[in-house]
Amino acid sequence: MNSNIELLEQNDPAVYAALRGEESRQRSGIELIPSENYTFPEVLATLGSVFTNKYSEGYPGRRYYGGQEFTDQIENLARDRAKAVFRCEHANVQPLSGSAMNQAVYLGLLEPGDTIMAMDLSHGGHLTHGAPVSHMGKLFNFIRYVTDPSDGSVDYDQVRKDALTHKPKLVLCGYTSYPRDIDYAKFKAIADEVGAITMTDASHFGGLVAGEAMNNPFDFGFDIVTTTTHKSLRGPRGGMVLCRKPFAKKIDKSVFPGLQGGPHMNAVAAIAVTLKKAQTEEFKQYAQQVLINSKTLANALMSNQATLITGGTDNHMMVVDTVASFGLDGRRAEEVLDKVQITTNKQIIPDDPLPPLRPSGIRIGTPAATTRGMVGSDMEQLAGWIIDSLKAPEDEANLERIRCEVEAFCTRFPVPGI
Ligand code: DSN
Repeated sequence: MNSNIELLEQNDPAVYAALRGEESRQRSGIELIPSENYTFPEVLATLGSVFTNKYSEGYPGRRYYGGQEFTDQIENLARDRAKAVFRCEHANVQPLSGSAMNQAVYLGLLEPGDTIMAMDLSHGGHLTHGAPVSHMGKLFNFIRYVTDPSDGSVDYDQVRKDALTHKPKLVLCGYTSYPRDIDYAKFKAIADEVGAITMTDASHFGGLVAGEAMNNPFDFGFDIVTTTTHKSLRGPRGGMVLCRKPFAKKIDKSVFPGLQGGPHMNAVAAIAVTLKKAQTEEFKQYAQQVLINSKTLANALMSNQATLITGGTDNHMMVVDTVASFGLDGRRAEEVLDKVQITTNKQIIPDDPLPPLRPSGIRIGTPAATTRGMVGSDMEQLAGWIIDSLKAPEDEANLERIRCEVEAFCTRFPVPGI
């Protein structure tokens, strides 16, 4: 009998060709977008499994469809493993992805119009942290804190002042483009002063918390932690809401039936697989190496004329001010690096005078490169290619030389599952 992939090749050559093209792109270039990763081969197998065929509205033991023997097993496994990995009292593994998981928290615990404090998008927050263009930004009263212009880090004194003035019901920390760790004790103290619920959106660094390389907000008494599962955690595309027991019922009701219908059980099964991996010593070493690689890459870039927002990194990512460093806007820098098969993404920087599609910087992160087995010396090599490319963006011969070197380098680092 033909394998599934052979059937695809025979019956849909256009999709098959794109799939093979993407495989080759992922193999022959260096992935530095901080929110991307290469998932485990077992996750790829589970995602393409028969669990994709099944409707499972409800929760284990209380479903609205029959035939749930095995879906119940995998959802229970995913929930139990999530609780063990993140040391929390309750886990909902059904959110379809990051936006849904954050929306489920706001809508489940608050009323429309309530005040939430979260980080401003242009200073590193996420769209769902109340950006005015998002539905959440319209539905709730977001007070958006910004970073301290002197060093680009969170200004906790200002956060406290704003909290005392606006009395938020929920204080949210977490980011999508911020290269520093979070002082959870300070956020918790501020929230306690005004009686607010504490929430961390750990989407970017969920895997680093799971691998015990970064602090766990629950150790500081936080109420809610959300995380996507496909970034540093290396799982399928999905989201989880983790919380203390008193919030469990409201969170579950908010995810289903409040916000979503049938969960994607193939993704839930793949989350279970990921969370077993996350409990291994190998994963802990991976999480540590992500941070080592990030610091090494940041230091190598900074010692070669790159200006980094906040002057470095404590986590898996760095934000390069490409205008200050190389006289190139972020879009141009992204395009130049694309030419040498190094993938980054253009990024607004705090108080960016340029627009989002042509901002002043790029974002770089190490989770995917670390998954391929790259270490500190490889980061120094990488920094050299980035600097050489961005210093001479018009020198096509030089860019082609670098591209060839990058492609040859990549053959030493297999991509899991491809
Ligand atoms: N798009 C994600 C990121 O790149 O950070 C956040 O949702």
